Amino acid sequence: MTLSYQSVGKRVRLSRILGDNRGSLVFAFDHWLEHGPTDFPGDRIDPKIILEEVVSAGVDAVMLTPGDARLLADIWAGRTSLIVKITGKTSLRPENERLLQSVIGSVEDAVSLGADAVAATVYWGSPFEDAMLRQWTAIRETAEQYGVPALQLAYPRGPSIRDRHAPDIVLYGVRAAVMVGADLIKTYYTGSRESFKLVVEAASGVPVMMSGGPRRGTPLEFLRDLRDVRLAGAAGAVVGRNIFQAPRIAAMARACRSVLRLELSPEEAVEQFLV
Ligand code: FBP
Repeated sequence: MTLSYQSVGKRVRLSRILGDNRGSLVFAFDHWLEHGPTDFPGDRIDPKIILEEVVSAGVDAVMLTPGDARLLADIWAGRTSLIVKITGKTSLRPENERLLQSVIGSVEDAVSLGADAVAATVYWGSPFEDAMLRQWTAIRETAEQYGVPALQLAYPRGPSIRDRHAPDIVLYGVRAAVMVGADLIKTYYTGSRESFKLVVEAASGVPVMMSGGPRRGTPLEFLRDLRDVRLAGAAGAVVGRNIFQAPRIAAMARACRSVLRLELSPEEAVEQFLV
C-alpha cells in the first residue's frame, strides 16, 4: 500500500524528535506563560540566556510557544528540533479557570515556524474537558493535513482527581490521549518503573514521554527517575524546571541526556557532569 504524503511527513518529523528510540530529551520552556516569575528566581529572567545554554548542551527538541519560537529562532533554528505548544494559560487567571488552556496559536503558525510537532494540553477530568477536547480535535485534524505530529500533554487534573500521579489515573489519561489520536504523549510520572511500564503499555505503541515536574531535591533523584522511565519503555522525557532551575543548566541538560540514552547511570552522570 502506498503511504500518504502526510504519514511520511509525520514519520520524518517524529524521527527528528525521537530518533530511532534513542531516549529523547525535550526541553520544555513555556513556563513564563504558565507559571510566571516564581519559576525564574534571581537573575534568570532572560529566556535567551537559558535557551542558549540548553541548546548548546544538545537536546533533541525544544518546546516553545509560537511567540518565543519566533523571537528565539536565532538560538534554536538549525541546531535542534522544534515543538510549538499552541495552548496555554497564565497563573494570573482566576483559580476556577486554571483548568482550561486557551488556544494561543495555530497549526499553520507551527508549520510556518518549521516545527516538527505541535503540542496541546488536555486536562482530563477538568470541568472544561469538553472545551479542551474540541480544541484538541481541531488541532489534531489540522496537524494531520500537514503531516505534523500532535503531541498531547495528557494531564489528569480536576475536582474528582485527588492524586494526579496515581498510576490508574495517569494510565487512564494516556489511554484517553491515544483514543483521541495523539501521536506523542507527555504525562506525569507515576513514581515507579513498574507502574510507568503499565502506562507505556496502555499507549499501545504511541510514544510516551515523562513530564519533568517541579525541581527535585537532588539532581540524582531526578536522574534516577529518568533512568526508570526509560527502562519502563518511555520514549524519553520533556523537562523544564529540573534543567533551567539547576545551578549549572548546560551540565544538567547533558546529564539528563546521557541517562535517557542509557549511556551513563544516574550516579555516573552526576560524577561526570555535576560535581
Ligand atoms: P516541567 O519539567 O518544568 O514540569 O515542565 C513541563 C511542563 O509541562 C511545562 O511544559 C509546563 O509549563 C509545566 O510543566 C506545567 O506545569 P504545571 O504542572 O504546574 O501546570
